[in-house]
Amino acid sequence: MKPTFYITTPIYYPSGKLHIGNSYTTVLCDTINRYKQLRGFDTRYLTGMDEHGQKIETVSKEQNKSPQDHVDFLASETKKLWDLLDIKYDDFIRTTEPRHEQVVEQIFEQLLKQDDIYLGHYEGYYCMSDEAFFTETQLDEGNLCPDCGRKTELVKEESYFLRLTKYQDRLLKFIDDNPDFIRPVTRKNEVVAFIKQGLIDLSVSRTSFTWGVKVKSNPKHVVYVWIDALSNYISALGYKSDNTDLYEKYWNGDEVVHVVGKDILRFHAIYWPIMLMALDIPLNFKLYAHGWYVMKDGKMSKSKGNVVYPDPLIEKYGLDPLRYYLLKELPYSGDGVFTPENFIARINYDLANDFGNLVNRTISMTNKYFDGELHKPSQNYFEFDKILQDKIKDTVSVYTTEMDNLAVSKAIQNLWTLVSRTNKYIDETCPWILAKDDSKKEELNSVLYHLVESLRHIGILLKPILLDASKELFTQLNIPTDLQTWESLEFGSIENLKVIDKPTPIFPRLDKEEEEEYIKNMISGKKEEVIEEVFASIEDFDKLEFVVGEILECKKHPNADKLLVSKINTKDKVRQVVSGIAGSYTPEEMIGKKVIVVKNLKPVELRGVLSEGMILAGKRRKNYEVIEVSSLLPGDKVS
Ligand code: ME8
Repeated sequence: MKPTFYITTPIYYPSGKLHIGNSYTTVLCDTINRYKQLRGFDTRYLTGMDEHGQKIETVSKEQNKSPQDHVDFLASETKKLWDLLDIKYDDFIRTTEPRHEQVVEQIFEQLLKQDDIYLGHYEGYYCMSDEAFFTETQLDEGNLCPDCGRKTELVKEESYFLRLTKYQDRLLKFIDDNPDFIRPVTRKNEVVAFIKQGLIDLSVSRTSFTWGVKVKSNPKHVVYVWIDALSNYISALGYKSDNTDLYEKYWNGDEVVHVVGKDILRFHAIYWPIMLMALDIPLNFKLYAHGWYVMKDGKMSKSKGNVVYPDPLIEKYGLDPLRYYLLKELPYSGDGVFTPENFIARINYDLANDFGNLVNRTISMTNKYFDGELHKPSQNYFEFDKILQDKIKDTVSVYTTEMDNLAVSKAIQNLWTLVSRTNKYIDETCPWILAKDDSKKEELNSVLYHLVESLRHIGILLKPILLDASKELFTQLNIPTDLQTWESLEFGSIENLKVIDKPTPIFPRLDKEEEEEYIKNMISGKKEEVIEEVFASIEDFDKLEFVVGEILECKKHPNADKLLVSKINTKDKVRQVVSGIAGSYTPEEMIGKKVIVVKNLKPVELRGVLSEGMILAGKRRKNYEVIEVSSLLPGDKVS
């Protein structure tokens, strides 16, 4: 049976558009999850939304919306972003779902019955933004929140309390006995120091608002949002439900990892383990708390106008460069600074130059010297061969250790030392000189074989990181699927191969000044970014005329690679339509299709060619799929 692996992100507050910082955890977990799949684990990846609490109640009131409508909209926006980032999660839990609420209700009642939760009075300060309680001594001057610097409110309410004090010593012992429980070690030290100061029982209910899970036995109280939120990690597995199979399999399985940002460490390293101890649930998870992406002028914030969002970066540069940047530039412990200069430098130096050129040179030389065909050499010819082979082996081993340790940035850094080493091997062996001597054919074949084998290893290790580029690399080298697996990571696995005739650059080099400028403008242009649902009225919709059209002719646009020019019969006439779908369809494939055309769009010239309408198509990442109909005829109305 395969070992199991369960990984979770924090569940996000539906507080607006997610930026690169809070998208980071989701990309990181996706990468680790894909790595575990590559290693043959039976994996489960959970993410979701934290939809209760005072802040959400207040914000939705301000927007004249019900809290449920508000969170429904933001949950769908968040899912769209994860699709754009190609996040392969297995479950998306929302704390407003009945499957979750009933678990929170039961957990609370059980703890109450056991006397791990008791009724008392709370007097202290509450930060609505962080949904966290503080004592007066913990606050910054002016009663400001010590975590986010916002104003706190004095709260005096009847409240239930969780007995943290009862479990304090047991938790300290657990942390001591399990040195890997909290990573990195600096975060563990912070937690231990905090506990040693002495815990106080935690207020776990509120009475001053209603948007939350009601305490079943005393419904004027709603459960504190963090008790509610933390329970998602087991409610999503069916804990205390009719079907606990997933819970048994993954929670009680081989590995459970919670990945969180440094600001929510305390909740996961103290409250959550104590909840689990009180519930008598095995404490078998590991916690990794990462640092933050910040800007040169400090934290990303809407008021400063320095927030970087993932969507426009993906739109302009593609997904792989963003994933690469995010995963590599945040150190294992500590924060990382996002700068446009560094973003473009990583694409140009690491991806286009070091990696992309290596692929290009390898394929071009293989074609030039051997018509694209190579075979496994029978021996080593140069001292550099063994050095490169050892480096490949060593890279796989370091990569494995770092990835197992969740240190993805270190794994990538190390992988790039193999990219550089392989480039250096070309300079050491000088294939262009070997090519001049007919008696050195075997040596030359061996050199190119070494390059391909190194790239094949790099491609396999890149699979969880660069999703498109790793596929593209295997396509260009023509590597069969059984040699793209973790099990095939052994030098010399290829017997014979034929690479494609002409390499296409996987990462084109960018114009430094132009692109840095573009990103800077993009960031500063987003000052007032708020997302609100935009509604179209039926009158708006009625303005557009949709009809069925049959494509009679189609050709490439003379001045633009991405455009196709179609002649379409829409019954009233044959109209010419220019569409940006050349990346997904050849002109021949379009001919004969019956598609849906927006007939009354104002005619425009696109790169010098008249376009009288638009073809409807769906888009998934870079791929378009035109919407086709079968039994309808040209001119039929679509509404
Ligand atoms: O805290 N860089 O949700 P949240 C890196 N609902 N990570 C960042 C970041 C940055 N600039 N800014 C935010 C919550 N994050 C709770 C979690 S879990 C049971 C409940 C990270 O939407 C932050 O550290 O405020 C946190 O891990 C995550 O985004 C979600 O933050």
